[in-house]
Amino acid sequence: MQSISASARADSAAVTAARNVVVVGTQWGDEGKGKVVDWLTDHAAAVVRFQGGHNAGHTLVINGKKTALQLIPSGIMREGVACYIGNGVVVDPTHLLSEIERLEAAGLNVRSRLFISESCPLILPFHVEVDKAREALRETSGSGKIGTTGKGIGPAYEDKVARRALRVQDLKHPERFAKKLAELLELHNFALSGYLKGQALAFQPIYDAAMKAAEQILPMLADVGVRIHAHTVAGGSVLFEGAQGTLLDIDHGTYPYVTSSNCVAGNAAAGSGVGPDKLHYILGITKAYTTRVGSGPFPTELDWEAPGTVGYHLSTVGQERGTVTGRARRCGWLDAAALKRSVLINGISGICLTKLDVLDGLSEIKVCTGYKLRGETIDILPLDADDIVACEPIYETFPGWEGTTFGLTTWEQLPANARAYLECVQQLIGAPIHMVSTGPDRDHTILLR
Ligand code: 2SA
Ligand code: MG
Repeated sequence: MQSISASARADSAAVTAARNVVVVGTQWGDEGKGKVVDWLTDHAAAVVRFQGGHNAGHTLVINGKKTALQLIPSGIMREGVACYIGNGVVVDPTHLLSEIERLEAAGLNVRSRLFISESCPLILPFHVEVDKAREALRETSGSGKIGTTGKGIGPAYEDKVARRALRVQDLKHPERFAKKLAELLELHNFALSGYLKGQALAFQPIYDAAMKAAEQILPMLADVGVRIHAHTVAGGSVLFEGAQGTLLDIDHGTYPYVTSSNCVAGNAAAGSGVGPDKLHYILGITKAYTTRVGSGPFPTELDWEAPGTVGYHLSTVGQERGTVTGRARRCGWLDAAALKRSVLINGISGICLTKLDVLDGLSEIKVCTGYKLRGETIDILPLDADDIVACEPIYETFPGWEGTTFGLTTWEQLPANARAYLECVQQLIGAPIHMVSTGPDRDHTILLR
């Protein structure tokens, strides 16, 4: 592993020179992917979403103005960039249109640049009801809520895997849509009968809303995989924008406290319809500390509610609230043992460490390097959520730094202790740090190359 010295930086695989870049969260989401994707979009012809849905909340700050995107790729903020919603994304048609309208009201040109795969499964109103009913049931049964965003994401993916989903392509065929909708509605109303207490969801309003949305959505349909392929043939670079994070991945995350899609880099290919040979550089986004929204094990979690504590500092200075739901995010120290697994699963080429400035003012900074698990010492996050609950973190402590790192743009400007911290973090997680984000604005970025 190279250190971040001037010569190593000159040699490092430069993220901006890589043709196609996959941006993934390496923690439990909210690592600051939106900002980084927006920053990289300067060099991109296209931005692609490949998984998740409007449970994502990607916050961008451009010229001091904040915009939150949920379903539409972050590239929409830059004129001339094509934006794709790949087959791996679950699409709520009503939400999609309201997000488009919100962006149009802000003066953006959306419809001529947004392309949607016809293979995307649809999120329909009964998915939202099933999501809420399941959470309510888990709470009363004592198994504990997942803490979902309540957007119907999990139930929509369930229908996809069960091979009964309505897809965007069904909007082209009203009769086929009606037949499939009636069958699906019957199934869900039956399952929900106890929860809905006689208030079964009616066919007609769901059908009418979908058909109304179809008029506006159909002109945006495209063969997404073929188009992305064409960008790469023409020499344009494509950015794949991951949502949520590796530890929320349906297979590799802290199951069952996960989302219902694969958030890892490998899914950028399957979820957009291109071959894995088109993924040239994997950029892992890592927050300088850890947050998690929703339930589930979190070994390095601190008390983040009591004023005066480090956790409270992270929560307040880091403004850690869910973009979509407004929920407070749980906060804790950086977990290098968890990141080590993320680095392996994603095949990370380089890391962008974000929100370094939030650590300004702390007298000491801890990093989890492994755990004590039932008397044994381990150096990587276990796979079983019950084991993760039983993990006691082992910490290495670093001195904090004087002054502020906010908005810094070069490595040399960073305080020596901040540089030493970054050098150690990359050794611990097993991947080089290629970028550091020192504030929410596009320009608050240090490129180590
Ligand atoms: P779901 O709704 O089925 O995907 O929820 C399952 C779990 O996945 C978590 N999840 C998220 N975690 C962090 N950020 C997400 N997006 C929003 C944001 C969340 C918000 O950017 O802030 O506003 O609350 C996101 N989406 C899903 C979720 O908390 C569950 O743990
Ligand atoms: Mg977010």
